[in-house]
Amino acid sequence: IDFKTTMANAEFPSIFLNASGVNCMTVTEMDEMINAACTGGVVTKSATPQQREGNPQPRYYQLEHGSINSMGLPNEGFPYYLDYVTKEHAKPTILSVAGLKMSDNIELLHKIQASDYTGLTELNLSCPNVIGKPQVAYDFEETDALLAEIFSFYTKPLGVKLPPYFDLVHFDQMATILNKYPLTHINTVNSVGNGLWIDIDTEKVVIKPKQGFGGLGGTMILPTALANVRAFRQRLNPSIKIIGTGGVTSGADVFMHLLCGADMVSVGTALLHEGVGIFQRLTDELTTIMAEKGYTSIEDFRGKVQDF
Ligand code: RRO
Repeated sequence: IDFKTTMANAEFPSIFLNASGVNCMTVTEMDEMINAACTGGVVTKSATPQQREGNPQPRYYQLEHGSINSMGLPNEGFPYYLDYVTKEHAKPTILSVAGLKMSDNIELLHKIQASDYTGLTELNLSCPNVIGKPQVAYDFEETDALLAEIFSFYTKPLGVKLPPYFDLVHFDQMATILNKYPLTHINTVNSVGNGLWIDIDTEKVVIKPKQGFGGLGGTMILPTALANVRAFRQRLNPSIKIIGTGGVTSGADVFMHLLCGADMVSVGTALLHEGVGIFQRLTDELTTIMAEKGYTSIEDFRGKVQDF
């Protein structure tokens, strides 16, 4: 089965990507994603203008059904990632960027616009872990104003990484805003912000930053991720593609994301635990499910989830 897919000017050999933040901090990790079997390419760690150490450790904790993190945007800095994606690679790259303030976002996109990079960029509007900063995409007016300013000068392929929404009216409101702009894609969802976990022996929270509050990922967020993929697919212009992210650990999970309308699927928590070998396993499991159902192409079922 052919899992090739295109987004803007990029031809991905497979539908699978890493979720930004996992296996993409360094050149070694990004190269590993590109060279691994069955990956479509690599998404960089969200880059800030300057290198950052991130929040104090421990800042990631594995839960029984997922993960909690408050990394706080540790990254090598924008020039490092721009340099990486501007080089030739065997598979496409997506440059993820995240300003710590609005003027950062504008400045980063001006730099990409002025650079030699012609590939995809994804603006992260949904980091839940910057101390004292709200997730931009939970402020609809702010998001609209930011995108209006960006598209007054930006002409390269651009998508946005969104937080999960939990109210159907919020899907309506955000989709109405996104549909005004020539976005290549949305990536939904980022981690479910500000969950909390406690070790009952020590009676302490399990990560140090923010008194233990952190973004949830993994199996526990799969239903939220599926809802966000489907809700946006029902509302967005067909020209805006969807990267489904959240809770994928099996081919069945991938199949559900695709039924909801995902064009590509990315893997975070499960990639961290299993390593890049997971993409061969997911491909094999998805292929088996499709064969059992007599599907020969993703287009046979993409977005075709049926109501009860
Ligand atoms: O670095 C982080 O703490 C982080 C980011 Br930027 C993000 O977008 N999502 C997340 O779960 N963690």
